[in-house]
Amino acid sequence: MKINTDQLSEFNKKQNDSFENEIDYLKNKFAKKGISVANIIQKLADFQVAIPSWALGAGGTRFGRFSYGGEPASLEQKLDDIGILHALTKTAGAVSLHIPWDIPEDVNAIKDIAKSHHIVFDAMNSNTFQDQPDAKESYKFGSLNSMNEASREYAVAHNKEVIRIGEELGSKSLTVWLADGASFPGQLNFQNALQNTEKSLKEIYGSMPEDWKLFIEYKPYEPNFYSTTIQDWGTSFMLANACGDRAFTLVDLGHHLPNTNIEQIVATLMYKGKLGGFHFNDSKYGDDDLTVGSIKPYALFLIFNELVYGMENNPHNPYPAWMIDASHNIKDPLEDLLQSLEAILIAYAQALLVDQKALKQAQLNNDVTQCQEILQDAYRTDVRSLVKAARAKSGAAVNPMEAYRAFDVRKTLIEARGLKTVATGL
Ligand SMILES: [Mn+2]
Repeated sequence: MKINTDQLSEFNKKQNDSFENEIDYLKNKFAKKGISVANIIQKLADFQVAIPSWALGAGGTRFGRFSYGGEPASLEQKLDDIGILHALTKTAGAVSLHIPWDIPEDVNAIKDIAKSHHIVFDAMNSNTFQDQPDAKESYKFGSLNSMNEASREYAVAHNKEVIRIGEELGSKSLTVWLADGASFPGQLNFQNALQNTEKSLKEIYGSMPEDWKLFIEYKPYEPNFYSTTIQDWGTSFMLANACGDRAFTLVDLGHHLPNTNIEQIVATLMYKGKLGGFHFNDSKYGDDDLTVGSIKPYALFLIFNELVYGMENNPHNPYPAWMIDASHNIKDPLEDLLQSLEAILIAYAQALLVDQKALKQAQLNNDVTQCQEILQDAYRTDVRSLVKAARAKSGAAVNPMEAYRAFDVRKTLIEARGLKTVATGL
C-alpha cells in the first residue's frame, strides 16, 4: 500500500483546518520576544526520526504476545510500513535495522524499495542478547564482556558483519546495546567484565570505516537483575572515550532508574561533545517502551530544552541520530508510532519557543520564579498548529492520525497480509 501526494492534498483540503489563525496569534506573541515562528516551523518540517524495524509489529512481553493483524512479515513489508508513516508525516524518513532479524537477501532490491519511499538507512543495530538457532557460541553468560574468549570473539565478529551489511546499505553508524551482566552477586568479576567489554568495543571500533560512528547504549537492569556491565551514561562515556573520537554515548529514555534527571545527562554529554544517539519512548516504572509523551510530557519537554540548547551551543557535538525505540503490545503499531512522532514534534516545538535570552537574564538575576515562568510559558503553549503548519509545508497530512484512519490503512494491510501475521522482533 502506498499513499500518494494527491490523496494527501485532497484529504488536507477537506479538513478545512483553521490552524493558520492560530499561527498568526503565535507569530505575534513570540515576535515580541524575538522568536521567529516561521523558523520554528521550518525546523519542525526538517526534523527526521528513524523508525526501528522491530517497532512495526505488535510487541510482546515475557508473558505473551498478541498479534495485531497485517503485521509486516518481511524486510520489504517493514519498509513499506515506514513508507506509509513517512508519507503521512514526512518525519519518518529513516529506518534503523536490526541484524539478524533484518538481513537483506537482495541488497539492491531493498535499497530500491527504501529509495521509492524516500527512506535512508540510519544506525545499524547488532544483537548479542539472544542466541540464534545456528549459533556456534552462546551469549547466555555474556557477549562482549564474556569470560569465555570464544563467545567474545563470536560477538565481535557478529558486530563486524553488521557493519559490513550496513556499508552495503549506506548506513554510517552502529549502535551497540549489550544485555551483558549478572543476575546474582558473585557471578561476575566486575573489573574483568568491564575490561573485556572495553577490549571488544575497541576491536569493533577499529574495524569501522573512517566515516562511521559507534553509539554505545546503556541500561541499568534487565534482562540481568543484579548488575549490567554498561549500566549508566558514565560507563558508556568512559568506554566511548576509550574507543576514540567517533564513539559516542546513546541515551535511551527508558534506560534509567525512576526519577533520573535525564535532561542533565543530555546537557553533560553535549557539553563534552559525546551525545551521539537518542532513543525516544516513555515509561512509568522501568524500560516500559510506552508511546513517547504518554506518561511524562513535561520531562520530555525539559529534555528537548537541553537538546535544543546543545544543538545551538555545542557545535563539537554531532547532530544526534534520533530513533523511536518503543514497543506496542496492544495498540496498532503504526498508530502508536504516529502518536510518538506527534509527541516528539510537540516537545521539540515547545523547546524551540523557550525565550533563551530572557532565561539567561533571569538565571543571572537568580530570579528562580521567573526562570520557571519562562520554561512553563513555552511548555503551556499549544503548539499543535505549528506542527500542522510544518506538515502542510512538507506535503504531509495535516492530521496524520485522521488520514491514517480515513484511508483504512490497517484494514488494507490485513486484507493484503492476513490477520495472523507475526513480525520478527521482540
Ligand atoms: Mn534503545
